[in-house]
Amino acid sequence: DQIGDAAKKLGDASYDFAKEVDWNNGVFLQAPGSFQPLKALKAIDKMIEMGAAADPELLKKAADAHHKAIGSISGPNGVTSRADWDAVNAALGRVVASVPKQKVMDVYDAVKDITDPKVPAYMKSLVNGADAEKAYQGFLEFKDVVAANQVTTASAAATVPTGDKIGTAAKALSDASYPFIKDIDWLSDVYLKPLPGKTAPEALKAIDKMIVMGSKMDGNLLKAAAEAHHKAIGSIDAKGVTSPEDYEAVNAALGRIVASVPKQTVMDVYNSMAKIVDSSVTNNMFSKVNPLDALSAAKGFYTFKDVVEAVQ
Ligand code: CLA
Ligand code: PID
Ligand code: PID
Ligand code: PID
Ligand code: PID
Ligand code: PID
Ligand code: PID
Repeated sequence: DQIGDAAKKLGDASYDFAKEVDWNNGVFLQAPGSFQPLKALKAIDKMIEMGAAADPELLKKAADAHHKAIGSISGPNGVTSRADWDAVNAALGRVVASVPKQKVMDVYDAVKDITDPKVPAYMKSLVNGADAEKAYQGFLEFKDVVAANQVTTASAAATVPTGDKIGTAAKALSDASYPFIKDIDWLSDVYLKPLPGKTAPEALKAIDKMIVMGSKMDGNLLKAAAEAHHKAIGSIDAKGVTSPEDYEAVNAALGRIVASVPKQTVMDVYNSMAKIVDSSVTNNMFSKVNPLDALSAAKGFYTFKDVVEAVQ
């Protein structure tokens, strides 16, 4: 297709730049400017809306392309192979073309709003500037091909199951865990801190397992889960906490996407996360909430998971 061909040209223009970026740099965990959690949530919300509007099959293919690219990483900077670099660009170009232009611009504008204008120049200073310029010229040509292949209306909204066992169980889980949710400091910057003692390649292994799980999920249910998060963001209070109803809808939606993949795929995520999150992190989280509320939530979760497993 045209986007695939254009991605090869983009690769010619941008792979030198890709090789020069230090993908393992811990700086990428930081906010791209001053820390503004509510504004950042708005930007994430725009990404969620774009994801919910995208063609689920093309999202899956993009996830597969990323998984494959992780497999061909080499060198200290963590760069993928030239062929996989092109394949990721092509897959993302197709995802972008599957949503109306305005959804893409809404993400751009919201991200711009939380990005200090000095950040791009700083990023450029870490690589060969001429290669960054060449990559950007390549992107500008690529985007015209994407725009020429872009839809003008979003794909249909998801169908949300009703009256299913997971929906019923989500009510009990949410009742048991909403007090815990209200105890959590959602606006803290602790969630952007590096994991003690862990390197980027180690963290990437766990992300890879999530990508694999995402790619196996039922596309309609994943879209529904994204829509539920978007709705939940719309009802947050000043402390970032969503309404009980929207929280319940998120739990139901996530239970359903978990049930749509094999158990082992879920356990692969859990086990890889357990390798990078040591008990000091979990204990720190626990220390900041009412322990009885956390234990009630945990009890609710362990009951919920049996319902999920039964329909998995
Ligand atoms: Mg989420 C999970 C935040 C968007 C899909 N997501 C999580 C949690 C964290 C979070 C609260 C990971 C850390 C953790 O396990 O804490 N998501 C979060 C934010 C946003 C977002 C702030 C921004 C909008 N997510 C989002 C979108 C999607 C997902 C758009 C795609 C549709 N997210 C997704 C999945 C999962 C998460 C599939 C998880 O599996 C993971 C999670 O919650 O695992 C348990 C602990 C969790 C909480 C504090 C909240 C849930 C409370 C549960 C139901 C009960 C508590 C149990 C116990 C006390 C603690 C966990 C025990 C542990 C051994 C499992
Ligand atoms: C400017 C001035 C003009 C010239 C110009 C110009 C530039 C415009 C630009 C630009 C626009 C632009 C857009 C970019 C957009 C990037 C979008 C990224 C989206 C990320 C997402 C992430 C996610 C997920 C995912 C799916 C999940 C949800 C999420 C489900 C269902 C200014 C040059 C024209 C770069 C969507 C993918 C996992 C949130 O106009 O004169 O330069 O760049 O998890 O959804 O699972
Ligand atoms: C524009 C203007 C509108 C019209 C429009 C428009 C277009 C927007 C577009 C577009 C946005 C867009 C985005 C693209 C992004 C591509 C990103 C590619 C990333 C590839 C990576 C590969 C890799 C890896 C990996 C992880 C490793 C690092 C690597 C570590 C820690 C402008 C059309 C709406 C194409 C990251 C995955 C292995 C490098 O908005 O008017 O057209 O395209 O090895 O991580 O090692
Ligand atoms: C300039 C002037 C214009 C021309 C121009 C220009 C240049 C702009 C530039 C540039 C922008 C730019 C951006 C870059 C962005 C790179 C982003 C990389 C992200 C990597 C991540 C990696 C990671 C992980 C991971 C998970 C870990 C955390 C991490 C945990 C818990 C100035 C040329 C347009 C290079 C996210 C995935 C392993 C961080 O605009 O005239 O030149 O470059 O380790 O999670 O540990
Ligand atoms: C233990 C001991 C026994 C008792 C027990 C026990 C506990 C087991 C547990 C547990 C397992 C467990 C699993 C959990 C899994 C969480 C999985 C999260 C996945 C997140 C993903 C994120 C993403 C996306 C997304 C889609 C995108 C890709 C991504 C596309 C196509 C130890 C109690 C049984 C919590 C997948 C969603 C946006 C990466 O066994 O004695 O306690 O918890 O962007 O994909 O867009
Ligand atoms: C288990 C054992 C195996 C069998 C198995 C199994 C089950 C795994 C499961 C499962 C995993 C799982 C995960 C679930 C997670 C739910 C998470 C809910 C999060 C809700 C949020 C709501 C909100 C917001 C929001 C953003 C705001 C904060 C909030 C800010 C900054 C165990 C079956 C495989 C259900 C985060 C979105 C508005 C609070 O593996 O043997 O069954 O379920 O307002 O952010 O303000
Ligand atoms: C313990 C002992 C057992 C019993 C037990 C127990 C407790 C475990 C616990 C607990 C685990 C736990 C986890 C918590 C996790 C919370 C995660 C919240 C994530 C929030 C995010 C918010 C955000 C943003 C956002 C984007 C911004 C950055 C942020 C930028 C660029 C010990 C009870 C099981 C509470 C990610 C989205 C706005 C950070 O196990 O016997 O008690 O709690 O602002 O992006 O700015």
